[in-house]
Amino acid sequence: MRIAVLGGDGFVGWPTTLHLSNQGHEVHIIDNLSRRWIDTELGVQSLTPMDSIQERCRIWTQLTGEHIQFHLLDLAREYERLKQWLTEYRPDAIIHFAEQRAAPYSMKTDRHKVYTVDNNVGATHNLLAAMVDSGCDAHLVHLGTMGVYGYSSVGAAIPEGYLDVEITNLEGEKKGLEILYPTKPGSVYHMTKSLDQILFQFYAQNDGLRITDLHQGIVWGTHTDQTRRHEQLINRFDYDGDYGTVLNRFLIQAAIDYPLTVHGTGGQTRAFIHIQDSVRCIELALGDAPQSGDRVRIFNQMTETHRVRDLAELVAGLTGAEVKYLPNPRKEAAENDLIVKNDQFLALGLNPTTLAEGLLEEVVDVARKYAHRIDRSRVAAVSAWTRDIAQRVEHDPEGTRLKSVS
Ligand code: USQ
Repeated sequence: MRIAVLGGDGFVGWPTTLHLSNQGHEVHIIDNLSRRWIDTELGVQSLTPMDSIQERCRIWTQLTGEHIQFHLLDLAREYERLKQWLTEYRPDAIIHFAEQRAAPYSMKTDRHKVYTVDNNVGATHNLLAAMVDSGCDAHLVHLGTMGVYGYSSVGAAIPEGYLDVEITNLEGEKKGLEILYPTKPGSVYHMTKSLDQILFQFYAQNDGLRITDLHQGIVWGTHTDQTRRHEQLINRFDYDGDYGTVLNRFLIQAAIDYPLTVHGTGGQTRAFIHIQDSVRCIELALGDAPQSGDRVRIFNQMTETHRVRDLAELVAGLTGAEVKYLPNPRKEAAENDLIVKNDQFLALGLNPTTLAEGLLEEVVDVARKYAHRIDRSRVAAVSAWTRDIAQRVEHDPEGTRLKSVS
């Protein structure tokens, strides 16, 4: 297949690109390199040293003989170029990762909120409109998020995207209806993924686009089979308070003797998936495309759920790290249960990787190897969800102490 990976320079995009190229697909990366610019804006860098995208592709060709083409293009701002690209290359499949993906970054200031909405919603809508206008019938696979569902505990399993409801009509008769599971995003970033769902629903129904939306959990780990093959193919690895995600952050913190930063009581339960499974799931989804006219196919791309404080205790037990319970800079439920259905994915043939000690230790080892690249003052998460919380958030030079939030 000819596959376009939009956002192929990112944390999940890059290993997915390598995985698909390794399987013999013709892979094209389309990326505006915005994630590298955001590193510059924030004054942080990936824990692992990353080469330029062109150099990464060159190393891959040298190693395997396979070519990955890189196209510098901003989906949200260069609509005509995007349409021209689709007309010229006519991909069989498009994988859409090209969105600003950090909740704390999206909540930093009003400017970051505006950027995240403009970029994410603009990119997705430009892509859909360009696909229709250029007659591109590629299978579109989008990286969505479990966070669209929200985390209120209702004591029922979260289905794969759709919910059967019953409404009473004016005649008093009960009528069945299938609806998208109601969204309850917890950040501006998660809100953009909720908006994406509506865009997909419309274009699948109106224009017959074939779309799969993967509601992914929190990715952990760093290496995949392909990124392990050469030092210069290494994946990016975020540790800072904006882009680092919870389990990877705990593992890195343990590696550098930094207290594990649990927000609030740590009673937040979240869905997780290892990076290796994430790329494998995308391959599985590609192999099972919907037909034109079908509803958007939605999968819950996660393999297990964990409570944040349990993860902290697990990492502390493994490494001897100290656990610190901090006031939460986010506005989120202090405690929640989470039961998620992922039967469709398992039926496609995923054999899940779970929190094996070996894989956790691998991350700690990577962090120890590159510990000299970590700026300890950037580890704390200080992006506050509301003005009230912001006023009470303060960090010390070590970056771990926040003023108490009542
Ligand atoms: N948390 C801590 N300590 C930390 C960092 C986070 O206790 O040092 C807590 C947060 O308060 C939150 C939970 O851990 O309750 C998860 O935070 P996170 O930063 O790991 O994950 P999140 O902001 O939800 O976003 C990440 C990715 C996003 C993806 C999402 C999947 O950045 O791209 O869509 O995970 S999900 O969470 O399932 O929606």
